[in-house]
Amino acid sequence: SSGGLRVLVDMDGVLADFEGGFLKKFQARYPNEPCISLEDRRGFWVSAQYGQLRSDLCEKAISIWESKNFFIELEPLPGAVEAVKEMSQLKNTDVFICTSPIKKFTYCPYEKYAWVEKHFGCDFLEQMILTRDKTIVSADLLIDDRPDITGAETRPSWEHILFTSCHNKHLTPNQPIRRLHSWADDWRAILDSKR
Ligand code: DGP
Repeated sequence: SSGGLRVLVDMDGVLADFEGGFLKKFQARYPNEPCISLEDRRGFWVSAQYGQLRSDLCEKAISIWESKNFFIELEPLPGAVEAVKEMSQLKNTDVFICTSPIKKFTYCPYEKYAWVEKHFGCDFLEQMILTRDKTIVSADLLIDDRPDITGAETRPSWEHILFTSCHNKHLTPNQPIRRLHSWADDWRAILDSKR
């Protein structure tokens, strides 16, 4: 449908298990280095926390998501694919996948499209928005696990719904912000509140 409620859904940490995929590949590639369990993750930037653990671990962390097949091999988060397929079939509801590619463009943008085709089908590629600035995209809702979403537009049109992740679950943001705790949580009620 078109002309109804517009929902932006983030990819890494909301649809795709970036944190789990990162930890698994970091441990496989660097078996003799320390790592940070998902339980101990704090802060959006994985490389920043690894850099605090030991300075050389920052670039080792970055090497993981800059590698071929990192993004395409991420597992969907529980219930994510089913929820977004269902959401996109609701009347008066337009769903877009809104994701920020990393700046090393060799594999990431291609693999993000391939991931969406693999899990949603090629028709869903119409719904892809790749941007480093989500504030300039207009919508009613943005479901995203990043607590601080800023950019050129200081008054974004969307309400940010914070999707709970290992790195933000202990966080109490300054401004009150609604959360979606998982895809088992009541995402329909959040959409209905904006209709
Ligand atoms: P998004 O979830 O759409 O805001 O995209 C953020 C991207 O950045 C996503 O691919 C995850 C990735 N990312 C996570 N931690 C770090 C980090 O420490 N450094 C960089 N450059 N990217 C990171």
